[in-house]
Amino acid sequence: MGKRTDFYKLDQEFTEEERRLRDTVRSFVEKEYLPDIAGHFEAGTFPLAIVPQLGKLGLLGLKYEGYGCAGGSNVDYGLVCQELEWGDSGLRSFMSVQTSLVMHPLITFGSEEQKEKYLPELATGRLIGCFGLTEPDHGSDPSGMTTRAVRDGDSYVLRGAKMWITNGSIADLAIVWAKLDGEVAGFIVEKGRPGFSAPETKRKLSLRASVTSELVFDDVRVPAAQRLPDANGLAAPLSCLNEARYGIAWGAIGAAMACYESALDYARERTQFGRPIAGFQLSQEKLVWMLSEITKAQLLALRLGRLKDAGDARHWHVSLAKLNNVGAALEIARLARSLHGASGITLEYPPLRHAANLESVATYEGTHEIHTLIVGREITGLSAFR
Ligand code: TGC
Ligand code: FAD
Repeated sequence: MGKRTDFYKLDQEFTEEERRLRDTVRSFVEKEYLPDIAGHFEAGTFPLAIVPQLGKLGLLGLKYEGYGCAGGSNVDYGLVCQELEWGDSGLRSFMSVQTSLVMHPLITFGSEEQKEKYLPELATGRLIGCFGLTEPDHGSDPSGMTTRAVRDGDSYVLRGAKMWITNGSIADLAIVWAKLDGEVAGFIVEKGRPGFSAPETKRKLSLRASVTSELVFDDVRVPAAQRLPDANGLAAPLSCLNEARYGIAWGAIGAAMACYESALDYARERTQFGRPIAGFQLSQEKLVWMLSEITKAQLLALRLGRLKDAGDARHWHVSLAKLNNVGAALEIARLARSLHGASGITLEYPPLRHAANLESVATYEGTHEIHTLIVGREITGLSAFR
């Protein structure tokens, strides 16, 4: 198993159990996922065969208790995100959507029957879920959503469309957010319902090893029992985003570490002007900047994780970590690519694949600008949104 970047000996801050979990996921990603990722990225495919393995390792719904979930902590979940994204953002995306955006709303807003029906199957990976909030005309501002639900006897009828939905075409069920009498409500829509389709979004240059889709609801009738009974208002889907954004703050560190580690190895080996390029002052400046950003991001994520486990993390704390760590990872990926020279533009090395992915990671779950404004609103007391 490869050694990872840990300049400030943060290993000492993790419990033995946390380290064991991290190392298990680390070796799984190296052995079972990494050998095929370049091929999947090139082909634009998600390796579906990995899903039951994620389930077997207890990584789907890891941080929840009961219903077949492993009952881990937020720090455990963060470490898993870091290790999966060291492989590729597409792998972390799959797991975080399933865990934070599908299982989390079921746990938090679902009825007992809904939990018993879906959670154990989602935990093993026998069922795959997706989360539909974004619409073609409403991304950063989901409050404007136009997807509608109308009550009709024992059913709700859904009309509208969602866009850019991770796992959409491979999902057995979608958690769909729609306005019901003017207020946001959540629905579980199973695959195969008449009027429901999920065409895959093609020609992506980013997150190519992840499925992204549209969700189309053409008067889709869902039984009333498929509404999430405790989800009332926009705060419900936004609270799910906190969970996924938290994981992204850790995941981005994994991507950054993969880029830095590859750049360091390459720069030590590659010679120009008769000496290793790592010996040039300008290369060292790049490497040291990357290391210092990774170290700060690691400290930020760990502190946030401990705050979250203590119940003290607020959504603006999560925003700061998401925007900082993803922003740093993106810059690190680009610098790492530059250290690889022309070789860096191929799939033989990870930086450009990660850089391309991180463009999506910086956009989804709230863009860099939106998180800046969330923190800005908290510290000034003034909203820049409206
Ligand atoms: P605002 O007035 O701020 O809030 C409405 C209500 O929600 C509450 N709230 C939150 N609650 C929990 N967690 C949060 N993060 C919350 N943010 C706000 C708020 O207190 C209020 O509650 P109440 O009870 O008073 O009604 O709403 P706003 O319309 O002004 O919007 C604020 C804004 C811009 C921050 C929000 O709309 C936002 O976060 N926009 C970004 C949208 C976004 O992140 N979309 C992500 C879609 S999912 C996705 O990208 C998955 S990618 C997955 C993958 O592949 O990994
Ligand atoms: P817009 O909101 O149109 O923003 C365009 C630009 O304007 C951005 O730079 C933005 O920062 C800027 N901007 C907007 N408002 C402001 C402001 N007030 N001040 C300053 N700048 C502003 N969504 C889901 O619901 N589920 C998913 O599973 C999902 N998966 C995704 C997977 C991928 C690969 C991608 C790329 C996206 C995914 N999304 C998903 C959608 C994602 O959440 C949205 O793309 C994101 O919220 C931004 O919305 P938008 O793309 O419509 O951009």
